[in-house]
Amino acid sequence: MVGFIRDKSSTPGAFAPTRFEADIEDCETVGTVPDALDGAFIRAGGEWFYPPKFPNDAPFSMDGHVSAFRFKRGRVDYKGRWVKTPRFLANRAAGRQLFGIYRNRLTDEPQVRGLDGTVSNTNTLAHAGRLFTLKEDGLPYQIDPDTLDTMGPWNFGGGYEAPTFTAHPKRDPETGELIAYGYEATGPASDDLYLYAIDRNGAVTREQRLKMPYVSMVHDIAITPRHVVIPVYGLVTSRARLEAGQIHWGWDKNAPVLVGIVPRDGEARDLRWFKAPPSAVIHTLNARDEGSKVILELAAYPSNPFPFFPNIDGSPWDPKGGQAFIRRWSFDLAANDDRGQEEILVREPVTDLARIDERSFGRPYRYVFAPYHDAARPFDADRARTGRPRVNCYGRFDLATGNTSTYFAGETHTLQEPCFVPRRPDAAEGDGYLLGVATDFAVSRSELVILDAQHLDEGAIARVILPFHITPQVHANWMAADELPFLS
Ligand code: V55
Ligand code: FE
Repeated sequence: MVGFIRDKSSTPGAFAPTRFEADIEDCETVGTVPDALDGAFIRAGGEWFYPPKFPNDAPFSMDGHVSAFRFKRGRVDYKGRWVKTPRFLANRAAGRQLFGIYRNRLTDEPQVRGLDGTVSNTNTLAHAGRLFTLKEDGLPYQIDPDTLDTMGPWNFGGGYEAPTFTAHPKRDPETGELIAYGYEATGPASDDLYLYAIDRNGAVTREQRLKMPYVSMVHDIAITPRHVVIPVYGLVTSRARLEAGQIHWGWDKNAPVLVGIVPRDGEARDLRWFKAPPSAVIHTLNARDEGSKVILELAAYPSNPFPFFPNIDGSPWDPKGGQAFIRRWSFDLAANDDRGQEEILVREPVTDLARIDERSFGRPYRYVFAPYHDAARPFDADRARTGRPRVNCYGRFDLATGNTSTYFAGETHTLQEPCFVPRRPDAAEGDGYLLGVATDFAVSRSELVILDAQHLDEGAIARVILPFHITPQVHANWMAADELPFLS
């Protein structure tokens, strides 16, 4: 068999794939880990176990890896496992990458074209006592919360009929209902989106089969108590694109940004489309009903944020596309006008890996927790062993006052997406902890930082320190002990 070695220059130090699975009992900690934190911070992300077949492939196809920081009585255990999808197992059996470019199954080797090709690397979800990893091109993969073993795909007992499931379902904090959907629901490059309501016991209670205005990446939605809000934007695909062997998405700067609004208890024919300013949406923050209006808030990018999804007009990628601004879009269901109104809420560029206190989903709220890059902070390129400064701050943006409070991770550090954890179930909005992973390039080690969400500028309350750099993360969530049947 032919072996392989990676080009070390492309993945130095803290960016090199680790390739291992890990268990660390009772991690080293600095400071006092709050006893009140009983549950787990569970991350999804990945790395290339084997290198991609195509050098221009998107990192979004990296092999899924799920990891958990399990908190109990002030101690923290770490565990990391590959998501053992059919794709991962087939590659490992072959000893190389069999799958082609991002979400173009026509570029796979013929022997794997019939296999489930998801890498399940994007988000984690706890619902109805089950833990899942998610990726929008496949079904949820159920994961054992104690061992992180992969149990297999789950279609909610058959009630969920789409072959795909978003990485960003939304839970209604009042009813516990989960709003989920799959796009490209009748096959690659199809314009069908199936929208579902799943009750707190995991049963599918409603389905709406919706038509999209064109085929785009429907990565995220937002909910209000009455509506589902569905943005579509210029990351586009087509059968022709896939047949030409191209990567799934290309950026079409002329594609209109359209926001679909459908009543949660209505019919597919009640879906209405509104126009929004030119932008790339990717993630939402929140939405709410205000009289006849639906308000959507989000950190949207000015244009294509992803250098690995090429502009379809052949123009080079513009780095300005990667700077998001927190905005408010208002759509009036009663007005005879399909144009949304935009207000920029924060002029400081952030990333869209931004979080809110999710007990406020669908309701008025005040705080946004967003990672961002502050170029004014010190950056030690020599010790960091990378010339490229990265996201180095978490900001708490107060939408009521315009004030920002900031945690700076350090001059050789980079931050991944955080998650807000309420101090107590009945604590006020934003009263609690912000948890997120920092990697120190200088020593190639990662740590989970625990911050007081109301006092980010006071620095970490505690840090859980790993003896290695952790796998890259996409999204992570806090799962309280009463949400999952943890054995220990
Ligand atoms: C995103 C991430 C994905 C993906 C599609 O950030 C969209 C957006 C990690 O994979 O497949
Ligand atoms: Fe996402």
